[in-house]
Amino acid sequence: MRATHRMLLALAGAALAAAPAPLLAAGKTYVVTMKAMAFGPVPAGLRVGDTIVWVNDDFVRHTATAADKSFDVDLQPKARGRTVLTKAGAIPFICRFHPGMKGVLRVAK
Ligand SMILES: [Cu+2]
Repeated sequence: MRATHRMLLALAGAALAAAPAPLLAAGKTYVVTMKAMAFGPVPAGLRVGDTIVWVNDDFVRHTATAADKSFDVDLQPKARGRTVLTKAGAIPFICRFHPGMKGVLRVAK
């Protein structure tokens, strides 16, 4: 093995060891339902690595679109989609078709 390869492997190992636990642990999964032209309650206690399952329980198409473009889930009626939370902070989101539909994901590290 060449020295450069050994160094890369060492760096990769260090990066894995330094990764914060939430990235390695399996996150929790939460459901947010779209119904009657509104997003249902946004779960509290979200953390990086958690998953949001968006469920469109309405009769029209909706999206869950982050203001910062970090996710954009486009759902036909009765469809569902998922977003894995990859960064901490407050992430406002809307439905692109119905801007009155909105919420904020508050994600801790
Ligand atoms: Cu909508």
